[in-house]
Amino acid sequence: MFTIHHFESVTSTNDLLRKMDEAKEFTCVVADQQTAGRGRRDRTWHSAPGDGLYLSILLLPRSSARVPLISLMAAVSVAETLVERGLSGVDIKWPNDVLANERKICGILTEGASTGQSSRIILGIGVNLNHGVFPEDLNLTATSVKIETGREVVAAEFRDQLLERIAHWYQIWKRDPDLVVTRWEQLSSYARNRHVAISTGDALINGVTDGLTSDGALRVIDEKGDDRIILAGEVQRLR
Ligand code: BT5
Repeated sequence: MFTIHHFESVTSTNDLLRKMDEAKEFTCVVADQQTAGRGRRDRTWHSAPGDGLYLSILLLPRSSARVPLISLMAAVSVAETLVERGLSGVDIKWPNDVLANERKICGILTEGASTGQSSRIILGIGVNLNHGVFPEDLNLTATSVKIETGREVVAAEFRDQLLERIAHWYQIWKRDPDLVVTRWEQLSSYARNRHVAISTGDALINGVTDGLTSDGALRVIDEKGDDRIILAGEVQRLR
């Protein structure tokens, strides 16, 4: 199903895939190293050579309905792969940071455009596999499969296991997207009854989480008891 293009070093797998004009759906760019790996809002994704999985997949869904759920279905796929690998304490922080024992092990950057009915989505996923140490600024917040399990991971094996999960969940997303929402809510301790502070850029909302909307937005009951729907923002747990 996937056509894999493997590179030793790239700037960013998302950027390289975006330039591949003729690429077909399920084209997958993988690199051993990124020199300019990106997070959201131009943040940096630490992409140490050989230690992580850095990959981007082209998805061309025929409908643009419920496209925001694609990032969430990717987080579900990564979380399930990590659980299959024997990690404990796997969690998803809304919208799509995958955590192990409260430290970030995977980040997801979905980019693309919807034109009329169809969409061109670049799904970028970075997973920390064999990192032993992180740069100082990430030391307390990041982890890797090796740190969590004590075992080295063969990146190509992890990649294939993850791609199998993504293929599975992408089909489910097309057929019955509500199942993605349900599965995300099962895997995430942030889904319900979690006291959080959310910064949305122009506001700071304190409240308690109350599940997801059908499009994957986070429902929060704020301090005044009002229902809020968060489309984008940074979530911090309060207790
Ligand atoms: C993300 O952004 O978490 C999305 C990261 C996506 C990376 C993949 S790798 C393949 C593809 N090609 C790319 O260029 N990108 C994608 P965000 O939610 O904005 O989080 C970024 C923040 O996570 C940074 O500001 C750091 O605090 C932290 N961080 C950076 N590198 C990390 C790492 N390797 N492990 C854990 N945390 C990290």
